[in-house]
Amino acid sequence: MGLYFLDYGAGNVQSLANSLKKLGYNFQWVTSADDFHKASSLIFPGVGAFGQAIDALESKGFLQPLRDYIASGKPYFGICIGMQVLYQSSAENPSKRGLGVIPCPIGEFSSADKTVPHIGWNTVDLLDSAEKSDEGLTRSSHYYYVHSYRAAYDPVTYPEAAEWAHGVTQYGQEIFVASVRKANVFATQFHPEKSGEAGLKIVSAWLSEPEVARAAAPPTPRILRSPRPKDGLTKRIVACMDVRSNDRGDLVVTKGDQYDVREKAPAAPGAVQASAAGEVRNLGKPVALAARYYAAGADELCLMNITSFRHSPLRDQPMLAVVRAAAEEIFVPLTIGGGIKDTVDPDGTKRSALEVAGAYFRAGADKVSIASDAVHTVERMRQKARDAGEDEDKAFGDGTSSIETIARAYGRQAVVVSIDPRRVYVDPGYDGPYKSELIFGKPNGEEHERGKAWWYQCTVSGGREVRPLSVVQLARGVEKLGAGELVLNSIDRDGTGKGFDTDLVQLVRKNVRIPIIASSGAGSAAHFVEVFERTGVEAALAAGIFHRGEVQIPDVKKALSDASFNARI
Ligand code: 1PR
Repeated sequence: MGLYFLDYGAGNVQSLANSLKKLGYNFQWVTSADDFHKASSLIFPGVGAFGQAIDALESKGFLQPLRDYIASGKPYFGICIGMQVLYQSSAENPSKRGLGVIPCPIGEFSSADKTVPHIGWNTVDLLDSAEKSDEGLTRSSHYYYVHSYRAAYDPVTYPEAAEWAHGVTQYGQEIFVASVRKANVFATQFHPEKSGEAGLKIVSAWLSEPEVARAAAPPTPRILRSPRPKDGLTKRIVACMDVRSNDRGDLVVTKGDQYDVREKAPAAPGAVQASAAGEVRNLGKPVALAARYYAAGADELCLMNITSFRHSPLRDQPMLAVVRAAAEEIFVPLTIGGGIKDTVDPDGTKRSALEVAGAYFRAGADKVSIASDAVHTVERMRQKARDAGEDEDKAFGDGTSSIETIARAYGRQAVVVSIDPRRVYVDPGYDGPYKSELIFGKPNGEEHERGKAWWYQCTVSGGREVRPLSVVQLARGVEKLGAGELVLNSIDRDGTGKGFDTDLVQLVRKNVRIPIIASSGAGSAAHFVEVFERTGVEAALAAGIFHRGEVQIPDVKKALSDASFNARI
């Protein structure tokens, strides 16, 4: 008897395990079909792709026991895919059948008026119009969503399914089911375990609620809802920590100026310039800083392993321990980047990028961020098309790249591509490659005055090597391969405090439909307002100003709210 946890083998279930640990609950993992009989309550925190989840449940012999468990009346709490499997089917994998407990299919968000996936903090509108539900949901809180597929809330077409709906949410002009509740079943589309204190309250309320109260929950009224002019999705503020070992071998958070992370050593007597061979800048310990940013209200955190391009075996990877420790402290989404590619352990064991990513997910990461390998993949894909005499811009992947394999297993929302572009200045009359992507600068801008135009070139290995690929080619290519989101850095702006490169961000925004996190150059709270106003991106990331304490995360949130943006305060 007791609380059981269903892990079908993909996605980050560690986050929820950590939140239960934090709340002081013990649980056991479901390891055999028998455990469904032993469980007195069951949580299914599914992350990933619908079809993958159904296949995995089937191959483990769990599908029927899960159906029987739910029919038995014992308490069930599903999260994300754990909610979606209750439905009949999903447009994500139309050939797979769900449990069919809720008689309605899951459809895909339209990207006509918004970016897809729906990633970020959004509200819940409780259908009984209450401010707060017994399950701990409150109308004034924001919860973390990450999904491309949703159950539309449609009481006219699916009246029976609408009886299950408990809370709904608006994204763009679509209203979808955010939580379901009926008798012993409660499930959320959002991730309570990644929704900070507001989410932990839900987990805690469900765990402490007596079974009888749950079974007696009244049915939710079927109320028609029409979309409001604006949805409740907030702009996300992301704090990023570049992690590397210093010269003494300690893992520290560092920060570069245009990617140079070493202190400038004092100029030698008689030398004209300071040498760049000083110590690696040390701005603190990764886990302590992550905990500080979580407490300050960061909407997401990134840990970048910036030495990964030199040496990245999976065995003995010290970043795994950092991720594990950080995930025990923070309950907002955590992205890990650096070294997500095929690797070889010191004993010669080959590890695919999928295995590397899987190790980070199991350690507690929610998304992985791929940089160099994404550039190489898109280059290869375009080369193949070129060799075949086909249009490179229409090239498709062959299913084997890191982006494709990880997106297939964990869902595209778990795959972020981090782009490290640099400006290449040319004369305005330039007639060479990438001329269709040239930016001419604003009439009063410094580049314009210098009589220059520019395009953005991709780099790999932390900006050390330039590649024959433009930022537009890369962004479009990785979107096609299945990336769910972009972190758009700028080597020119990194660490300068001059503000985000809004020309760059606008250019990429025009070319893809997936969410973008603008990065590099933030020097003040006003810079965040500026990037959102000028480009409409979904999120913005900073490092230096937060590490040095020059700007506090709540100040950024206040500036956003003063400028009428939704923000999670
Ligand atoms: O190529 O897949 O192994 O990934 C390597 C990852 O490490 C890439 O995401 C790359 O951006 C990152 N990286 C590599 N070298 C450096 C470096 O600084 N020497 N960091 C580096 C890049 C950029 C951002 C930074 C923003 C905001 N740092 O992470 O946080 O520019 O900074 P600011 O607010 O202080 O301006 P792979």
